[in-house]
Amino acid sequence: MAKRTFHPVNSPLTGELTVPGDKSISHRAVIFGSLAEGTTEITHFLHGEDCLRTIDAFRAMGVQIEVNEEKIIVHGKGASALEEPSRPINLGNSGTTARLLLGVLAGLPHHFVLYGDESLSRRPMDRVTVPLRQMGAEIDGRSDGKLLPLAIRGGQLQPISFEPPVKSAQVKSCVLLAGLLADGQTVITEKTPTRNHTETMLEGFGAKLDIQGDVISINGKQALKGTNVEVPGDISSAAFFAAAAALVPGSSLLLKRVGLNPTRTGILEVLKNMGVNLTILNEEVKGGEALGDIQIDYAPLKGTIIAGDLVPRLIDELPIVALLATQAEGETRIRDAEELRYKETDRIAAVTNTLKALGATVKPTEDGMIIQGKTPLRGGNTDSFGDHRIGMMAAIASLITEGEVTLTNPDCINISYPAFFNHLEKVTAVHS
Ligand code: SPQ
Repeated sequence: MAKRTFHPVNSPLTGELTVPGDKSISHRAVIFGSLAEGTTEITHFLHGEDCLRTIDAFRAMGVQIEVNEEKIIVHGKGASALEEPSRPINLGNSGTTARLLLGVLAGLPHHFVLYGDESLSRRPMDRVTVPLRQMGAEIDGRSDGKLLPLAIRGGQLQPISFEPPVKSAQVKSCVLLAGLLADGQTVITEKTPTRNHTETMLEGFGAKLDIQGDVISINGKQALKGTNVEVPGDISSAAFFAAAAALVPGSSLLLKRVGLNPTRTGILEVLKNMGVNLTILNEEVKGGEALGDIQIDYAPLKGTIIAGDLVPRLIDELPIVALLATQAEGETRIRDAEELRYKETDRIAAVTNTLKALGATVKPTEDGMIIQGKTPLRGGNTDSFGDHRIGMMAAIASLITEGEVTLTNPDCINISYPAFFNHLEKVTAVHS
């Protein structure tokens, strides 16, 4: 297994970075572009492994998709033109591809077989197969359709009224996509708001949604029209460098054109609560998505509490927040984050094991963790557990450890941030 060694830095991080395109928005742009009639051009697309899986899935269904470094061009012919693939679809590591795609396939009169890597094959799929079966899709698979591989035969769907049993944008999006292809009106009641890129983009592609408080209604059989999408920088990727600046005394970093959709900006609130100096500049809205530059300046950190509705607004940033908490004065508590256990790895276990190996005082709980700061970190051996966010957290931790940090399986960062190690080198002159 590949390994990579990192050395602590002895000077502040400075400069500016443009982080790669948002993963959630990149997936959705390909999905909606493929369902739409006409051409969709996507700029600042994330060329990460997960989003390439989504492209591969729609190519397997006959969609012509041109992939260039600076632009993706999707030649959509409408949902009814999607063909039955001649091969099983490999979803790799991507939970978003799996769950959103199932929503689309449920509404198509074909047979599909889906499989993923070891990690994805452990992640729960019943959260989407249960409502899709209720709508009329035939789904068969391991553990009665709870786990990949799955076979699905879609077709005529009935609309449903649905309240997701878990706080998940993927579940909401899956049912919205199936609802778009169903006959009649599908209604989703979402008690805890989650990222709303699907709703925003549906409107951008010309669909009508009715959103009243926590109730979202969509009429089926609406035609989508191809459009252009400029993907903002991924706030979940930016969070690693925001944290790096917050950890290394004297640092000052400018993170450019980062997505600032309020359903994703929980991390900025937490950074401010912890004492970080943070300023938003050049804010604008493009295609319904807010974006702007984030200026981060080092300041001493203090502990905080993260719970309730805030959690889905920063769920993917919790590993890096846990690292910050080890350097904050006092206690940090993370609660209501049981969903962390169902990610690429059990992130409650992976974060606590990694930080403990580096000398931190962290206690896992059922639905989160309790971190005592401020604790000096030492070097050591860490493992990404095949999870890009755990790998990047360990690499950022190495900036402030007393010795070097070795990371096993570092390449999984390619899932969401292929340029991560280059960017790390760019902002840390002496880092290797
Ligand atoms: O796609 P995947 O593997 O599920 O990716 C993750 C990540 O860390 O990148 C989660 F592991 O992001 C999810 C996120 O946690 C992406 C996502 C989306 O695009 O809709 C929503 C969140 O998942 P969920 O289960 O809360 O809906």
